[in-house]
Amino acid sequence: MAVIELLNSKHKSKKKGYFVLVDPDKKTVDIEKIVKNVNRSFVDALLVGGSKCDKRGFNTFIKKLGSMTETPLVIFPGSHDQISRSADAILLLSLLNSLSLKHVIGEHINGAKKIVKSGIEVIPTAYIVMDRSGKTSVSQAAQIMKLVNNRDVDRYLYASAMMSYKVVYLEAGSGSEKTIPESVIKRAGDIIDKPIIVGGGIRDVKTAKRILSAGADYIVTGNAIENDPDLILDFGALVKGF
Ligand code: 1GP
Repeated sequence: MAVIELLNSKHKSKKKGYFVLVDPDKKTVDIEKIVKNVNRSFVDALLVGGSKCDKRGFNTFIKKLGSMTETPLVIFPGSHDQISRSADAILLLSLLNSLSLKHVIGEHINGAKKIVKSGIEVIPTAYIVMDRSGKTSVSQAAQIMKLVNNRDVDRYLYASAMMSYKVVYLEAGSGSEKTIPESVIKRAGDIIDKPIIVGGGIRDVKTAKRILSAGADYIVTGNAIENDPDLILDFGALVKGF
C-alpha cells in the first residue's frame, strides 16, 4: 500500500497513527533497540532525517534500517542530500512560514531530479513550524516567521487546505519545551480535510493523548524515544487503543 493511502485511510476512518523519528546523525542512540521496539509496537512508519547527514551516510543508514524492519521508511529530509531509493516514501516538506526560500522551494529544486529518478513515493507536505521558544534547530536554521496568535496560524491552515499538499505537519521543533497548542490542532482539524501530523516536544503518553484528542491524526516522537526506546511500546499502545 502506498504510504499516502495509509495516511488517508486512517484519517478518513478517524483512526490514529504513530511515527517514530530517527536521526542518522545521532551516533550514540541505541538504534537496534529502537527498531526492535518499532517491530513489537504499533508504528505506522519510521521517519528518517537529520540536519547534517551526508548522501552516503544517509543511504547506508536507510539500507541498514531496511534490513532490520518491514515498517515503511519515510524520509523526513534535512536537506536534498537525504534521498535514497531504498526508502518507501519522502515527505516533501515546504516550510510555509520560513523567510528562507531554500526551505520553501530551494531544496526541492536541488533534489527534484534525484527524487524522480529514485522512483520513491513523494508526499507533498505543508510544514508549519510553531516553535514558541524560537530555540529549536529548525527555527534557527530556517528563519521562521513566528506565529503569534490564532489569526496568524489560521492563514497558514487555510493556505494548506487550499493548496495541493497531501498532508499537513504541525511542528513545534525537535526537543521543544512546548508542543503545538491543542487550540491550533483543533483549528487545523476544522479547516483541513487532510491527514494532520503533529510533532515536537511529545515526551509522554498523557501529552500524546491530549494531542490526538485535539484532532491530530498522527503523532511523531524523536527525542523521547531516543532517551527511552521503551516508550515506543507505550505510544504504540495508546494509538492502537484510541
Ligand atoms: C521533530 O517533530 C519531530 O521534527 C519530533 O520532535 O524530537 O521533540 O519528538 P521531538
